[in-house]
Amino acid sequence: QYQSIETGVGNTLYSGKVDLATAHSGSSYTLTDDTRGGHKTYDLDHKQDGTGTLFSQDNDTWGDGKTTNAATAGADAAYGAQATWDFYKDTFGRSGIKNDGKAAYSRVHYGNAYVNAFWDDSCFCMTYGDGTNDSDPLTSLDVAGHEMSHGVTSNTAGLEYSGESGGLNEATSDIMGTGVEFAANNSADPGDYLIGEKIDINGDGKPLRYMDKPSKDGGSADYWTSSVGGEDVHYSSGVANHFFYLLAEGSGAKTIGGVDYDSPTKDGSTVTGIGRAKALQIWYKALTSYFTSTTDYADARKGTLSAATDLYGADSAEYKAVEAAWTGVDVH
Ligand code: ASN
Ligand code: ZN
Ligand code: CA
Repeated sequence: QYQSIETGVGNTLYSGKVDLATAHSGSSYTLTDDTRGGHKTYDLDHKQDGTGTLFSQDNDTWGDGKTTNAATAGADAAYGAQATWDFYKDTFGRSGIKNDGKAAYSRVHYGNAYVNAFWDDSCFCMTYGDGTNDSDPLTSLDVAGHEMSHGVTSNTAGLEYSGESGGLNEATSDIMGTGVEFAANNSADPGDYLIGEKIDINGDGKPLRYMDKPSKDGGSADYWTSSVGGEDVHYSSGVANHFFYLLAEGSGAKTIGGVDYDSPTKDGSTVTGIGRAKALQIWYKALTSYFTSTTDYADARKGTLSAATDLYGADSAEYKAVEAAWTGVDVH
């Protein structure tokens, strides 16, 4: 039966009222996005295996902005997939996680009170838990962008998920997830250099991670040390998140979109930022052209400098800013 592409309404939990690309056939609408590689959003209904049930209903308004409606998390997940697809396409010309024009799929309501979300290469799919008490689903824009970016990393540099390469893998997801959030330009969830500020994962209203000064989370590394590769990848990522913030925005105090940041450097040096757009281009070029499965922090410095040379020239201000930002986090 012929399926038409529609524009539905998503009443999300975190991103307000949004347009969702949907499909219509006969008397039913589904969360199927044929404008972005055929992405589909499924309801696991608290199961932990299987694909789940494709969100399907007789009208094109999804969720009511409350967690009591199962389709609300579906709307957030579908919106996150759209925003992530659009970010990679518009920013880098990348068509999907594998750059082959094909979408992944997403599953929501995984398990019970499951406080995580994860990408899985084997199903080529994205999964979201509902958070503490099933009341804080992990479906915010930056989390969606973070998790799906693990798929991009797997299909490009292939950074191993341990040691320093694991920290670089995690940081790539935070950097690109933040890129997704800024690019979406959603007034209910505007871009920031915080990770997970919407999902209240610690129950104290604070973000999960901070890119300007990663140690604000109580565990992440602000600067490289010889032991950083022995830390959890979500902590060793701090060095690269901090590098990215310094490269994009520069050192010192700054208010961006109403959020106050204050980014230090190890040696007290001043870094002048080159802007987020250029910083993203340098990171993506390094990820896709220079990083490998075993890239460590010293290699990442070299790879991003090669990327800056390719994009802006070896004598450019951008190249010098990459040097200064790595020096600021003690990577030489
Ligand atoms: N949310 C986690 C992450 O992306 C899932 C995991 O442990 N890999 O880092
Ligand atoms: Zn991750
Ligand atoms: Ca954020």
